[in-house]
Amino acid sequence: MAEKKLDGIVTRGHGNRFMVFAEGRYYDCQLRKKVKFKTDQTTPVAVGDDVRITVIGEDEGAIEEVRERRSVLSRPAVGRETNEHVLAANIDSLVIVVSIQSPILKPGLIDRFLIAAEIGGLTPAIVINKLDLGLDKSDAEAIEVYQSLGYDLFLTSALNGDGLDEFREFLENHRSILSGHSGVGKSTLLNRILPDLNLRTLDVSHSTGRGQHATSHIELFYLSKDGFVIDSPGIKVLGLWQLEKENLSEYYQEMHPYLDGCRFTRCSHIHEPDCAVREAVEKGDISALRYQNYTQIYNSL
Ligand SMILES: Nc1nc2c(ncn2[C@@H]2O[C@H](COP(=O)(O)OP(=O)(O)OP(=O)(O)O)[C@@H](O)[C@H]2O)c(=O)[nH]1
Ligand SMILES: [Mg+2]
Ligand SMILES: [Zn+2]
Repeated sequence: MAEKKLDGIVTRGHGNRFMVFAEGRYYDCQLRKKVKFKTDQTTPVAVGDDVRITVIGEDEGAIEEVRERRSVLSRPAVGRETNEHVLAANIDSLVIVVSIQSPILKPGLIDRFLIAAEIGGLTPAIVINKLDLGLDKSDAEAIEVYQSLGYDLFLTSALNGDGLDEFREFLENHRSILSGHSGVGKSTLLNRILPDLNLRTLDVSHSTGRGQHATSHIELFYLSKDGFVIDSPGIKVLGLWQLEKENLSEYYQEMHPYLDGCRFTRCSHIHEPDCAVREAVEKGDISALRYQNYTQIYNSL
């Protein structure tokens, strides 16, 4: 009998085995040796990859081929910073989830994710969750900054349901990944949107104000025929793959009109005299919050 081959999509990876969804079924797949690693990658297969499999048993298969990726969300591999760790492939939207109050809103992380999205060819969107806890003035200001930059922004409460219909509608037509700090409510949001999921969630620690890493692996869930959403473990800092200090200002769209106005062509916009970017910050034409994030990220690179 001829071998049965199917096209599918990787929904989850655990060690050397990968769950692949193909023609309405899940197959637990091994990886054929011929599927090559790129030398600087930690794994040749990521969640979201389009793959060709051979069906081996009723629910088992083998990955024969990984199709070319349309987009990637990557970060430097832990412990081997020169290697690329692909978190997910072929997604359209990176949904940056943050919360207010618990954990508190950290706009610096939003910027890191916005940059990672642009590097990887993904459209970013921002979710501000836990609205039921009440916005303070600085939260409201941060929200205004990102709205004015034109990003898709959803204000939600997974607790009382605010904003969830709109967010669900957005997810249905996209291939998205939810990412952000632990404890912001990524899995709780998905449990509300897909009530059969029953994803594990954990309370934010009272003593540290941080999440407790309830989700331990990346997994993909279908919302419609073509729309899926990926839940991911909370991350502390997002390392930026393939970003040089000198290029950081390219990722700050509001700085673009000023870049030619600096006295030095290779101005870092941090300490040089006659810096048009810093003048724009002082005048309030560039938000102080964004500039602060810029300097923090610049100094970390
Ligand atoms: N008040 C309030 N609490 C929420 C809301 N959404 C989630 N939570 C709570 O926040 C805590 C953390 O939620 P999780 O869904 O586990 O957070 P997560 O982002 O998936 O965290 P990791 O999996 O660790 O990355 C849980 O106790 C949730 O009940 C919300 O909108 N309002
Ligand atoms: Mg989670
Ligand atoms: Zn400058």
